[in-house]
Amino acid sequence: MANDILKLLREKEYVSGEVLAKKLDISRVAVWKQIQKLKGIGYKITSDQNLGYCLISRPDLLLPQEIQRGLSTTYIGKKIFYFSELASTNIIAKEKALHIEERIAEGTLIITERQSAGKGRLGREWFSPAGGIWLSIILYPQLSPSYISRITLMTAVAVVKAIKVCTQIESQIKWPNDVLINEKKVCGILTEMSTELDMINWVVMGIGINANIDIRDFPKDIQKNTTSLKETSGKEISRVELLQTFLQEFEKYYEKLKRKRFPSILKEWKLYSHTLGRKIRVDMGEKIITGEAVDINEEGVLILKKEDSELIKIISGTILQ
Ligand code: BT5
Repeated sequence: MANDILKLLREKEYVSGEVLAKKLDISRVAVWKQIQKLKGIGYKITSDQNLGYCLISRPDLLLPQEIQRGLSTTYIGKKIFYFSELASTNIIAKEKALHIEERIAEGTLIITERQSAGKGRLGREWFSPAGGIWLSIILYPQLSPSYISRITLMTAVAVVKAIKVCTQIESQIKWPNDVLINEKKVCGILTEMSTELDMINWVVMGIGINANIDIRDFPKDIQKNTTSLKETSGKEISRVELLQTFLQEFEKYYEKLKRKRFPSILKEWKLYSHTLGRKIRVDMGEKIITGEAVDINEEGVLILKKEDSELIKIISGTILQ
């Protein structure tokens, strides 16, 4: 009901309590109660005995109604579970995806304002204070598990595009899952999935973007290699607008991926690549390999040229600083 009232309220223009009550077929007291509820979550609404209610400002929160207002996707973000704090959005998304009896719709989002136990890859921690964008997307692609590994690269392209559109900031992709600005990490992507034989049960894409975070708020040990959009642009950015743009880009690229049009996505990935052409050290778990990153092939695999010119394919790993 509070949502319906929000849709009827006007910015900088009064709407009478009577009109609201009539349109929603509720009493004026019920309208007043819902207005109090909206105020409680941060909407600034003034009231005037004769004129009614006027929306002054919206809260700077990633509330579902704010994200969905003007969102032009078909299915990404049509259902949103919103929390002010969570351990990790990926954990909740996986719990929801596992519920086969009440299968949650494809494109459902889990969003939180902060995470107390945000996850990186390989059990690493992801620092997630208020001001960032921390979300997970639930997907059921009808692709083979080997094909879907490209989705991390695809998501990074969508992040770079969204950052550019909303802030004009140029960012680069560090293979496989980092987005950097001036060599510093601004976004990380965590892809988790469940597969069975050659089928995918679900994929959960976890995306963390350092939007409006002060660098001095990051733990000391990661400050040197970390940045935020606020830090880069020198001002707060609209998280809602960035998230909407990202979701729109994500859906567009995901549709391409589902049609196996990865080569066109890869072309764009290469334009934004921070990795190609560089001498890098890759931690592959059991060993560290050094060489020049010469290509990413159409499977999303990194091709490294060692000193002795031997070409090595790297499916997964972490590029060391
Ligand atoms: C990642 O892992 O980059 C994946 C991060 C995914 C986070 C999202 S937030 C929403 C969803 N829910 C979750 O619980 N996770 C996902 P990796 O490549 O392993 O990088 C982790 C490393 O990045 C850490 O070991 C730190 O060095 C560094 N780091 C931690 N927090 C950071 C931050 N906020 N910004 C930049 N770097 C960070």
